[in-house]
Amino acid sequence: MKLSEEKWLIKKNNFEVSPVNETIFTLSNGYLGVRGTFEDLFFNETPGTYVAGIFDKSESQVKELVNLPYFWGLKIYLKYEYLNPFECEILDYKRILDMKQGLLYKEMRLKDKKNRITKIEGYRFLSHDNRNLALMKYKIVPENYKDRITLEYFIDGKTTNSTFHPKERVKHYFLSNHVVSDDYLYLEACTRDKNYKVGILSSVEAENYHSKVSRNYIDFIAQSIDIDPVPQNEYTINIYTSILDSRRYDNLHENNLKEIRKAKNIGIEKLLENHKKKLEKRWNVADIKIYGDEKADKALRFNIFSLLSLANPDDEMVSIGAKGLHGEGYKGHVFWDTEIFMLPFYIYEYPEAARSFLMYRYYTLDKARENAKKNGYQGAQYPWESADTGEEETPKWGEDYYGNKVRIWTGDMEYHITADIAFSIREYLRATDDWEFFLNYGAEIFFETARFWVSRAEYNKDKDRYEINKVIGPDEFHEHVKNNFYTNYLARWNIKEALKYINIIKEKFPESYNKISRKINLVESELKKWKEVSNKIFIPWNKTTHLIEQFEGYFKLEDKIITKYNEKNMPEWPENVDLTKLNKYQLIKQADVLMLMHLLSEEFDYETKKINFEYYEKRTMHKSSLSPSIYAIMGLTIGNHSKAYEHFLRTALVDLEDNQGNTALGLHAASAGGTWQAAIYGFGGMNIDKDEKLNFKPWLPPHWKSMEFNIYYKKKLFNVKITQNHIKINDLSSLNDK
Ligand code: IFM
Repeated sequence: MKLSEEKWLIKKNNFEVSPVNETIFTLSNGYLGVRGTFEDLFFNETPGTYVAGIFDKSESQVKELVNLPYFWGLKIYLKYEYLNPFECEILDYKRILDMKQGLLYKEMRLKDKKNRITKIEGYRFLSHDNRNLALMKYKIVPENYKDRITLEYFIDGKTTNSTFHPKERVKHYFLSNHVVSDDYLYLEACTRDKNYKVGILSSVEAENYHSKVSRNYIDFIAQSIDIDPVPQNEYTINIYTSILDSRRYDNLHENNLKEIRKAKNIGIEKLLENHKKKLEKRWNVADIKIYGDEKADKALRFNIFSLLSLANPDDEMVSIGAKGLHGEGYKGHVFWDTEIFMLPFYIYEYPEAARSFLMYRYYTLDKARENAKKNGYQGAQYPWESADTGEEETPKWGEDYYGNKVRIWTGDMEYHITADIAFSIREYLRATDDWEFFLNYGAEIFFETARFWVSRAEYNKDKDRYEINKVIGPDEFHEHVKNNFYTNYLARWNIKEALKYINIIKEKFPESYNKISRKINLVESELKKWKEVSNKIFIPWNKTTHLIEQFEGYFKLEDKIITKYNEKNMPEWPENVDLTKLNKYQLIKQADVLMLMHLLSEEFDYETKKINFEYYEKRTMHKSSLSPSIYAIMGLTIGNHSKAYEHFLRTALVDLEDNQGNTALGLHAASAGGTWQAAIYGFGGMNIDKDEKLNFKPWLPPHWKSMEFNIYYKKKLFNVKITQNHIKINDLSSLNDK
């Protein structure tokens, strides 16, 4: 197998069970995600097989992305003795994620206790050309023996969610069908609440084998292939798997079989070529090249690879969970992470994918309406955590830093997501000019979210102002707060922009306006109230000092400053902080005031950004991976380059170096998006001015020779090359078919 050049490879050379490596080596194509466990499936590994949008609750607290049967099982036996790598001498070992080819490669030479040496080499991938296909190929070479080799391929239907957490472990499916034949194995899982079915069909291709046996062990099906080998000969096994689910497809068994027959006719090598071509097309647009900093260059590429792996523009029913399709952290739920952190990447690098993620919010708009109504408001209130239907899925209970049971308030109070979604629709429209989307879908969301804020704001008669109280802003250390700057500012923005778009649509697209206003019953008299609320929403900002109070009363809290950093350069808790009472301190979890200054950068002057950066940076614990990227961007904006670079590495390496300590639970997908933003908005200095012109004001670290990237803007593709003294922008549209 020819691997790509070094800059495309993530390598691990130590043979070990590592849940962090399982996440890093996860393969995904937007429909499927399979964690990077070994084919043997060792007992202490955490397998994960997920299909986007397949959730189930059963006895868990909230719905979870279902951990489905594991279908990449392969064990090797020599004379019917399991060739257990942990009992062998490892002569050679490497596992490599080849990001350019989108595959996971493995090479191993094992010497067992009887001195038999076996070489195993091959790869697996989830096709980006046909998202229902998973392919695996291994070559086995018996170097010095002719004992019978048995290759046992299996699909394991015993998997559960939270495998190693005895209080949270849940089996979310039962097996509704098995078919076991010489030709193929078929296992069908059926979720317990909604009866979503997922059919998995695999067919094994092998040459020069002696015999083949397929077995049904009820919760585990397998095919064993005996080979009587000639030493030094190479024995190849190809495994074709097709996965279909009943949310999207009918006749799972028959259709899977058709897929596999087609795939086997095409052959694994050609399927790999087709997959690579599709991925290459995306890389040709989305790759960012940093010359002069190999570490940053590769880390950035890993983040882009992860984002490309999570997109599926053909599927409008799903969005990206906070941990991607890479693990069970946050139960596979969708947060503001998608719209505020990841979406910019898709808008500028893969606009079709951006549109489909926004369509998920349209698809769940009715549930957001119900949610608002249930809570006593109007319009649409998006849930803080969302799964398959768009209902609120935030768990009510969790654990604090000491493992004590605590009430989780985010689902009740982290309202800002509703404005975040409106914000992302404006970002998408401005960059793509996709008025078809806006007029048919986006505007409806925009107006319904504005309507929500108008009903959510409370009138304070004494102060003649509207307030938004009992909220949690982006910083989740502080709950039940009054007038969070971020929330109030973005709520006002949401209403004002909605009013602006109402005028634009009325004037330019009167038919669409009539259609939307009739559909959502929007009348002129209502708009008066919108204007009043947006003019009188209280924004806690005393412009004379520049320093913005995160929420009313924040400056009165006990002040603690961060002075120490751990070996991964992450902040350490200042002394004498009671981690059960974080509400008491000015320490914050993640960017909040600074977050808003990043989103609406043009509304804040340099002085204000600088003063707030310097104040909040010393008080931000970065306990959320969503934080460092924002400090990288804002650091560059105010000219604090060294801090900015430090924050950039924190976000870019969050998973590769596991600097939050929880990569085992899945990818930090928002941080991946934030890394892209730090590169493009930060070092590239990209911004859009009020005339909607694209501008670049780059700054590169002194050791960076140059940086190069492409950007879609208003349906054109531009190439941007930045060196220490120059910037060159080329219009590539004629070279591209989009
Ligand atoms: O959305 C984030 C939030 O901002 C911080 N806690 C984790 C969530 C999921 O990533």
